[in-house]
Amino acid sequence: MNVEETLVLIKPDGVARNLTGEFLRRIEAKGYQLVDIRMLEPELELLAAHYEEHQGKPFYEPLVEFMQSGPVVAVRVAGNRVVEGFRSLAGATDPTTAAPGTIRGDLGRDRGLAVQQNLVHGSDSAESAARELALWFG
Ligand code: DAT
Ligand code: MG
Repeated sequence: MNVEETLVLIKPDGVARNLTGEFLRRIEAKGYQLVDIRMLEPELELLAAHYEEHQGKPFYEPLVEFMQSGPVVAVRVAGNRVVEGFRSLAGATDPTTAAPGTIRGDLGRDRGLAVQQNLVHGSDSAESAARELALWFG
């Protein structure tokens, strides 16, 4: 068994650029299962809970503002080692140095803003995934 789940978010930049299908395609092509999906405009409270670990950092306010700039697509994704596997598909946080072949490396770039707009979010551990899936899917 050992089937894990992770939370993927397609951030407002990814939705606005009509890349939702491209990201879902990459997840499915890798062999992971899409379990649930919803599009929403997240409330401040949800984002504050989701990004709790970043409160107080210089990019926190710009991050929350960016995440409220348009619709977000939340996806529950399942598969063996999917937490680590989706982080690998997404690439490094900084889209300038994210490896080509990754979502952020292929499709993201720095826009000179206070927060990196890097198209997608993926939970960083099984514990984070459980916490974040409860926040976004209840
Ligand atoms: P990740 O999304 O790769 O898990 P994170 O959890 O450290 O990265 O940060 C959350 C988001 O905040 C990230 O996707 C982009 C933004 N961010 C992180 N570090 C940043 C920095 N030093 N400058 C600007 N934006 C940053
Ligand atoms: Mg993170």
